[in-house]
Amino acid sequence: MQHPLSSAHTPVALTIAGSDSGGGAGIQADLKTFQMRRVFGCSAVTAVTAQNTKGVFAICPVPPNVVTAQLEAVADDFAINACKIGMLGDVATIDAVKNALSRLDFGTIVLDPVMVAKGGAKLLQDEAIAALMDLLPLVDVVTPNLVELAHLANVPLEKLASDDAIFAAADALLDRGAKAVIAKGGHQNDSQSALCVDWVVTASDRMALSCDRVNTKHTHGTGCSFSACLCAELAKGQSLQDAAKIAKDFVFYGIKKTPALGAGSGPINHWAYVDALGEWNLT
Ligand code: PXL
Repeated sequence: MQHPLSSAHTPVALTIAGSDSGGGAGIQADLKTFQMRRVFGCSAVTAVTAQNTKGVFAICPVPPNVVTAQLEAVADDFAINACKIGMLGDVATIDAVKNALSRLDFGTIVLDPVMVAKGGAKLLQDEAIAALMDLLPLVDVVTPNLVELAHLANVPLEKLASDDAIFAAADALLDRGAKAVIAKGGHQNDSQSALCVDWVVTASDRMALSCDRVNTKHTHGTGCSFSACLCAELAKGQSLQDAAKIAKDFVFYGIKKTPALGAGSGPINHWAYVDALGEWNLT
């Protein structure tokens, strides 16, 4: 008998992102997430970071021609259903990715506009924000947290204090060519709110998704894992709204069941969602 989860068609997802030696964020989080969602994962590494739960100690960009070579290699050999873009770092890398996206088929494109690591280390040069905005016409979904949304839409963070203000900032990204925006409110660790709200915005639809806030410092890799899970679900053909719900639950259980590794902000648990749902139980 065929296992209910087996399929003649194996969805393929690509992550274009930085390597996190600590294994909680970046390429490592993305590939773990793809695997847990039963999607075959390929990768193009944009930068190598030396880090653990305590901080980022070194960043080495991969030369743009090597980023391009990785993208050409995977596009030449795989039918890629969806792709997520994480840490890009600088304008030269953004330009290499933009060029590849315009001539190669990577399926549905998710852009996580990574700017800083949890501990505050800069993962994107300030002058690269404008170049990131120029990527939007090539992108299906962009997934900023509220700090990133404020930078991209060029509004003060403190103005993003109501649903209407957040929808207006998201609309500014739609105007620049993105087809959908998922604004993530959960990073506000100082928030007194008992809920974490995300806003899913397209030209024709606005939806707020909320879940209980989990109070923990172990949230390393939440943004990467969210966009990777979204990408995996889109690779399988889920709707944007259903993919967003699954990605939110994936991160919620990941934070709730954190393995609490390391002395700093530890990684989320990438298998907690599948465990909680019993998705892989064979009986
Ligand atoms: O969370 C964003 C992020 C993205 N990419 C890499 C990272 C981090 C955070 O630490 O290390 C490589």
